[in-house]
Amino acid sequence: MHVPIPAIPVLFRRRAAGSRRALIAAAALLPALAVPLAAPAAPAAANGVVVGGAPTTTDSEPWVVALASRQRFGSGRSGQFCGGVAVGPRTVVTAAHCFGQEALGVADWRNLPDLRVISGRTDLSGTAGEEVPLSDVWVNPDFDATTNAGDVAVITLSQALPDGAVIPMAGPADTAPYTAGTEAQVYGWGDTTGQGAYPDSLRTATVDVLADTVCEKAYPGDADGRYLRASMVCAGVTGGGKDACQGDSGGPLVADGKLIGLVSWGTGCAEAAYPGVYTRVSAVSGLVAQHM
Ligand code: 4AZ
Repeated sequence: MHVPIPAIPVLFRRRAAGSRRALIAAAALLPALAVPLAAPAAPAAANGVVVGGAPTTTDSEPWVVALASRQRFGSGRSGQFCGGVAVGPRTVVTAAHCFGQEALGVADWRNLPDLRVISGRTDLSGTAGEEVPLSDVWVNPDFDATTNAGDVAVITLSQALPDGAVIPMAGPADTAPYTAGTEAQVYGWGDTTGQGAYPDSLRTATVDVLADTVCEKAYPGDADGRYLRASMVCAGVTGGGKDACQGDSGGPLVADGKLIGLVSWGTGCAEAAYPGVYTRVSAVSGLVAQHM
């Protein structure tokens, strides 16, 4: 048996240092730590994905995948700890921070031999779909773990995904989906309450892309972090209640049929004043293409 999870996920240490959270899949750490899934009373607005969402399936969104390691994160939910997105038959994009030592517990992903990309498994308590080993991972060397800028990694799979379903990435010319007010969908198996309630089944929530000026005001660079418009996009809804949360990291934000963001970070989940922050895919799609 492999060495179990550290007693205190680093995510929490980070959070204690400031309320800003790095988007890590600490979600996945929690179940393995036997945090009850029956969480304390949820905020009134929180009941979904992702918070404030609704069920969906990998049949309808086959490019949504899970990153998983049972050794590290426990077997109950297939070991899920982050999301990912298939952008090529053998290429999955996710967040760089999903490959950090804080998340994996090892400096190199190769030292977590049961690391898999799970495709086609809406319900993580089941065995549907495929668990595909990784053959290579490119973690953006310019990822800045302090600001979370450049939060992207590219996984090359050891075999093609079964159905080959992929979603196109937004490129530099795709400015329309980043316009404030654009509706976008976020997908994931992350915390549905902000209090450690991890669902078995995939969820989605619809959020609005927000203006860079709004994101910059929410995250001006204090303890809550700094929003950087060149490399990030933020999304939320008026009044809060819908958002990505722990465990959704690396998963997709989709608008106009394109991948526009990867779940990256934020303060809390679904709070009105703190939108979710995503890696701006149009800023990194060229880099991704070089590594696929
Ligand atoms: C996390 O810790 C996380 N509300 C992901 C997304 C957001 C916050 C935290 C955005 O994985």
